[in-house]
Amino acid sequence: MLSRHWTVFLLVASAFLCSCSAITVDYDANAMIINGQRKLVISGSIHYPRSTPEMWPDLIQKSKDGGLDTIETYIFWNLHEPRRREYDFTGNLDFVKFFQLVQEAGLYGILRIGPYVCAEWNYGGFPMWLHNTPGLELRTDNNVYKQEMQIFTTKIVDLAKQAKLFASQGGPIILAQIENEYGNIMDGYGDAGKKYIKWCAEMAVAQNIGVPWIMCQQDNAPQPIINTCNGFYCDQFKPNNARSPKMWTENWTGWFKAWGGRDPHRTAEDTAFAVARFYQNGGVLQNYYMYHGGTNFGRTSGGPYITTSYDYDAPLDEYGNLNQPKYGHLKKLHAALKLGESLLTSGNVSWKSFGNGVDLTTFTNSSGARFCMLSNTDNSKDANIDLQQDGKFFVPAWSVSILDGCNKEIHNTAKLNTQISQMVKKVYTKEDVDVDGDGVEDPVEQVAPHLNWEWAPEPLRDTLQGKGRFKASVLLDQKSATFDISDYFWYMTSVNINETTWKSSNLNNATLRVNTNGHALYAFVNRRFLGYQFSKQANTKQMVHGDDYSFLFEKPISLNVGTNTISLLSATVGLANYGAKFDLKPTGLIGGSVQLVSNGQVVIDLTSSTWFYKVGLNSEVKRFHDPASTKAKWNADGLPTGRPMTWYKTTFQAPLGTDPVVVDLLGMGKGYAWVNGHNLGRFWPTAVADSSGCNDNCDYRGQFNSDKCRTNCGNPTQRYYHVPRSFLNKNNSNTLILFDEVGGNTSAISFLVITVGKVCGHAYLGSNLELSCQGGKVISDVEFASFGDPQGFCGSFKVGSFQATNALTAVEKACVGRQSCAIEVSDATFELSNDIGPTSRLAVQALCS
Ligand SMILES: *[C@@H]1O[C@H](CO)[C@@H](O)[C@H](O)[C@H]1NC(C)=O
Ligand SMILES: *[C@@H]1O[C@H](CO)[C@@H](O)[C@H](O)[C@H]1NC(C)=O
Ligand SMILES: *[C@@H]1O[C@H](CO)[C@@H](O)[C@H](O)[C@H]1NC(C)=O
Ligand SMILES: *[C@@H]1O[C@H](CO)[C@@H](O)[C@H](O)[C@H]1NC(C)=O
Ligand SMILES: *[C@@H]1O[C@H](CO)[C@@H](O)[C@H](O)[C@H]1NC(C)=O
Ligand SMILES: *[C@@H]1O[C@H](CO)[C@@H](O)[C@H](O)[C@H]1NC(C)=O
Ligand SMILES: CC(=O)N[C@H]1CO[C@H](CO)[C@@H](O)[C@@H]1O
Repeated sequence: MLSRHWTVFLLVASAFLCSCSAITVDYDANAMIINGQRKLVISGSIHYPRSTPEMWPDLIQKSKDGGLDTIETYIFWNLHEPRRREYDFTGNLDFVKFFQLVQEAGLYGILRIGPYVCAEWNYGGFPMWLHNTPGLELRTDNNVYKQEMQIFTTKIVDLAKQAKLFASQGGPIILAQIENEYGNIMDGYGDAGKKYIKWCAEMAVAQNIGVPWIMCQQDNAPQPIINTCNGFYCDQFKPNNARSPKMWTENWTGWFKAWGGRDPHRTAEDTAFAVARFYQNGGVLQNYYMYHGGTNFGRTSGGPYITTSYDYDAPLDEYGNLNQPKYGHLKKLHAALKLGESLLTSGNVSWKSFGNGVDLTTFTNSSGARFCMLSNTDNSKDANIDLQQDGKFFVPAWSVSILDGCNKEIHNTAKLNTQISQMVKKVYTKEDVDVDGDGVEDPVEQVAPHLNWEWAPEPLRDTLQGKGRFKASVLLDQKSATFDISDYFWYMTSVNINETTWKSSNLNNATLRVNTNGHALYAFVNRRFLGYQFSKQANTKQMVHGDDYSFLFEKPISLNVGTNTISLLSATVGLANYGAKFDLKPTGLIGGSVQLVSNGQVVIDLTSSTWFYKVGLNSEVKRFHDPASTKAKWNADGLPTGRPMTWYKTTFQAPLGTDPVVVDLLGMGKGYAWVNGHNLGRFWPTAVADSSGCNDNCDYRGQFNSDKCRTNCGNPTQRYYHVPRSFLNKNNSNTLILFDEVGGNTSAISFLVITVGKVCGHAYLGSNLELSCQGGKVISDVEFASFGDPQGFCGSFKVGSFQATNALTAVEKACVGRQSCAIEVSDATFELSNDIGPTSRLAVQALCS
């Protein structure tokens, strides 16, 4: 009796101590059970350092509006602990604030600590000091590593606990992840790998966070850790424990992009198909990787050769705009799935096959309520399925229909009933004015304002003289020697050539031959620039994880009798982030060779000469990128074009309005860009995508792979660079500073806003078509509207074989002059007394301005 009183007392007391109430997170094979409620979870990845804190609320709200109930992020160790035991959780590294915003929006969170993250992120998120710690081996049964991993994991968990972020404390986080896709590469570590993953599980569970832990791609995940699936499709995946819910932690909404590569796309229809199939096959939680990809600012991109843009063709584009139709189509799918949530999680499922890849899945509960998913996995044959008293259904190839009550189609993954936006980039520095006096502002044709440039040469005096900070008689590993604080590392040596050698070896006609592991090499001989070269992956094939980036540099060299100085500047373009022991991949000249060659013969081998070394560029120490720095001597005259190792500076007015801003760097070579001291990332518009292998009107049907729907053939892989609004000052004094390694031409550089230009819509009978502009613009003109069987694509719609007569008037009436509008696609809207065809649909093309 007494003890019961005590229990009651303690419960009351703890309720006073904690303003938040604990949320219980449990699961069975058919549902996540959150506070006793059976749930299907729809989640999306947003990596906090790939945007700015100013963007977070909007990204999270758009995710919620898009029908997500959970946001997932990795944690990025290399940014949080750049030097051992020196932590940074400020600015866009404030993951606690990120999760607090997630909670304020009423969403759940998934915390993927890793701390290895892959993610096309520099070195998979490992800080380089870790690699340089004596006796340490990454991601295996190594005590030095395990200790560091435990300290960092505990640090993150403690910060989350202090902020009461775990659901068990009333916070948003319902799941946490330890390690990442280790199962894919575990064999490379032998028995030590197996021991390590067991230790990871025990270490994680001992953190006592009150919510389940997961591991992805880990068939042997030790209980109670839930193993989960990553891929383009996960419908056939089975967890390794019958009690575990089926979870899909990375549903790739698109793919990443590499310098020299084409733009990847994944259609809205195929993405929706994969999601619907997953839930049809008993899926409980799926996460879009990415929902917002964002930007690899500064030196954060990995690969090597991952671009600064990490757009990923995600439902929210790099800048946070809605990527339509993908965003809107998935939003409708989510609403349809949520309508069936209680039945989809009830565990009472039956399957019926109609042959030819058509299956009906019926979910029921004990009171006999029903919910159905009717799928057609054939990649070319459409199907007409007769469900007797439940009706007849047309199921296009490679699609899933969701049938509420098993007799009413509320969604089909191949039928787009949503807006398609064509984004435009335009100059926006003057307010539009109402020219014709009709009360609506008319867009004024705007030309990019002229930019006045200053320039400064990179200070090279010491390094061209071969002066370094330390020396060794071997070629060092670049990442180890630099601690990866810079992309740049100087290898310098000198060679004495006497009259005898000069003549006997024909050194007046020699070449310098360098074997390097990459990624870029700039060579100077006797203070003169000799040339440069990049790893071959740029400008050729799409980058593949694990590729070899080594290359041979060989150029004619002009030597003298006497002392010759050779200065080699090696530059990295993001470090490897994937594969067994990716962390040990050599970078720079280590293991390579440097030779003087004449008539095909190696005359002098400099590989084991005394090499002098210097980390980084002088301009980095002198902070040339910082507008407040006084160390750079900027020249207003003689602006050079095509000059290597050159700095450029200009001031500009921020584009007006609220639409996202980009800087067009066409004409520039390769380097870095800063706005008001913020590093926008690497630019490289001279890396051009393959000229073949593109497909602008990609067929959504059939198995997707990352190469299937490429676009942008023959164009610069990345020409536009995101300048988040929060980097800009409202006044006229914004500073753009560029460093170009290879030489560029600044004359075409301009700042643009990205907004919805053409807005198209496509919707079937019985649905609602919503159209909206952005940034305060309105629908100014309806260029096309047809209700019938319109043909073609957004930008080139054509009237089909039949159409209602008044579609254009109806759409104009509903939309012109409005920022957004909605049209009910029904016979009534088009004043028809009976159906003009069961597959009738409305196509609209309009302009926002
Ligand atoms: C499963 O569904 C059938 C058919 O609706 C129903 O008779 C049965 O009671 C259900 N079983 C459970 C456990 O809900
Ligand atoms: C079965 O599902 C229907 C519709 O979702 C619901 O109204 C009913 O309460 C459910 N019955 C049980 C026993 O859960
Ligand atoms: C010239 O240099 C070569 C190679 O370094 C050396 O073997 C040779 O002895 C030198 N000759 C004279 C005359 O110094
Ligand atoms: C210079 O070297 C090139 C390439 O090794 C060779 O083809 C050429 O004949 C050489 N010229 C002289 C004058 O030796
Ligand atoms: C412009 O605005 C920024 C930030 O508000 C401020 O630091 C700067 O001094 C301003 N410059 C001028 C010329 O007003
Ligand atoms: C620089 O680019 C502009 C076009 O933007 C072109 O007109 C000009 O000729 C270029 N200058 C040089 C030196 O190539
Ligand atoms: C196996 C694999 O490549 N996994 C990767 C899947 O894609 C995302 C990035 O696109 C990575 O973070 C995963 O690790």
